[in-house]
Amino acid sequence: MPTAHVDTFARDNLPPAAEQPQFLFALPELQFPAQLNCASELLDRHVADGSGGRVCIRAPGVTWTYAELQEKANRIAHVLASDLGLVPGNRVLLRAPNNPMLAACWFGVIKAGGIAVGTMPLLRAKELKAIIDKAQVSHALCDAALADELREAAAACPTLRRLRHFNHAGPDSLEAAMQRHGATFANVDTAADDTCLLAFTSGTTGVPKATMHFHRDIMATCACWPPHVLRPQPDDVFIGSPPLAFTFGLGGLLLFPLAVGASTVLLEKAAPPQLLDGIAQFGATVLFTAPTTYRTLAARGIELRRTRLRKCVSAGEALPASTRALWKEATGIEIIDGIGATEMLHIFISADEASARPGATGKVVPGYVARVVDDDGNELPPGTVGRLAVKGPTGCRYLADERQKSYVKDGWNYTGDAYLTDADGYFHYHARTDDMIISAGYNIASPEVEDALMAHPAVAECGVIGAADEERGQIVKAYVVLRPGQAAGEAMAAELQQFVKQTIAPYKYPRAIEFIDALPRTATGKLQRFRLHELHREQTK
Ligand code: 3UK
Repeated sequence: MPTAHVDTFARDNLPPAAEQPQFLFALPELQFPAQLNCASELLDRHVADGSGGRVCIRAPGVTWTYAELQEKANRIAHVLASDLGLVPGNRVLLRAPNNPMLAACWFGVIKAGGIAVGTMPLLRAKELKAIIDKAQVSHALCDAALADELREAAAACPTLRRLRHFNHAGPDSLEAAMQRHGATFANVDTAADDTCLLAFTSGTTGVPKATMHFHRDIMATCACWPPHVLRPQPDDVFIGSPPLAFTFGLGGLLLFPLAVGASTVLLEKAAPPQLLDGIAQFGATVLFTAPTTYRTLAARGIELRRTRLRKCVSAGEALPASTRALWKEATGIEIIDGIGATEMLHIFISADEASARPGATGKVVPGYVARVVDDDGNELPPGTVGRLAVKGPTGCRYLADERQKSYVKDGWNYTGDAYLTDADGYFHYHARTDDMIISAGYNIASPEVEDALMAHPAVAECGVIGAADEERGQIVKAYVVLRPGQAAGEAMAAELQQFVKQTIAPYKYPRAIEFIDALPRTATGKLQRFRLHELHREQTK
């Protein structure tokens, strides 16, 4: 397949063929042409079909039709290619809260043959720098409201040459540049297996990993779970909380609605109160959010029953049976649970409303196969907890990363989850097999929080674990050993929490801090996190 990439960085840094997962394309809807640009399929196709006048994106005070989104994306593609010297294959960092211009930028990058690199709005300069360095980012499109941390990072990043800001009115803004260009653009004729998206995930070590996704993967993910499980209609109105930088949000709030010609509501702030208002105000019918939000919003069942909401998707962490029951009771709606992963792009095990089973995530999504295996990769009988292994049309490709070997073995993707199956083929979530903390839907790696804490002068050493929590699934709990002469206590705990919030994204701060005399370590000096878990269990008995 002829690549359109002039900059071959992505192709050069793919995992070696022997380390890649096996890809499955048996379904008729997974037959892709050699040349494919996913922006043509998801966006331009609707305008060509005569649906350009249909509403595509809504936000407070904004309504864009498909034709309007296409025009903005085309102008952005021109700015990138002409003004900013982008060549196909370059990486473009995108930074904004969920809003219409972010969506337009995403498509602008894809149309121009660039590779989109999303970043979580809460990330700070240190974290942005790691992403820019890893992805060798050359261009950035950034919401003016989030300019500061990126500007600080950019100063320390020699690869990042061109930066434009949007959602502001200055003469040097992206919008001003867009007006100097035409409203049509001939999409770069990318190969189906050209990378178009680098999705970062912090994984277990805190050293960010970049997962690589092709144009074909974007279309594959739209062809599997949505039509087989979600079954959205063109008149559906999507809404939700996950950032577009998180593939859960990218799929649920941009790719899937556009794939069926529906509309999407993008909210910059999507905490439960804003989500509730948005559902009512925009007549949203399909909601994407995490289990904690369902738990909180369940208290507003009376108001929710008066809205048009009909489908509710939960992912990011395990959905407790109690939350499913609470939501059903409050709203009458059965939640569609689904496990996805950044490596897999989106959901691969799920159940629709009619086949949902409390406590189970669901069955394997058509297009994928999944099994529960022992440490040697042998399939385990129903009822036995083991490692979840999956394969399908999408799969893990880490950009230049040794950890590829642990995620992919013998062609199977290992998500790091412990699962069991039941006699009917349902998959039941058990736990993470590693030390990733998942708190309120956010992935937090213990070592990253430890790093941040240890930068404080009062901290001698520390160990961080995920402690079970009713509301958030897990919370970040830190065990801290103070330097001699430092006083433990609430004042110190508060100071350390504040300190962490200043250096890394605030959601990663330790909500619980315990002071101890020494950390449990192995003879070789390795921190024994499992002992901290034991300690925590002792304390909370
Ligand atoms: C956990 C779940 C139980 C699980 C994601 C939907 O969460 C997403 O991607 P991440 O890379 O994390 C992946 C890990 O999160 N998980 C996700 N969903 C569930 N555990 N039940 C669930 N329903 O440990 C998994 O390995 O952040 C989710 C779509 C796209 C995504 N990227």
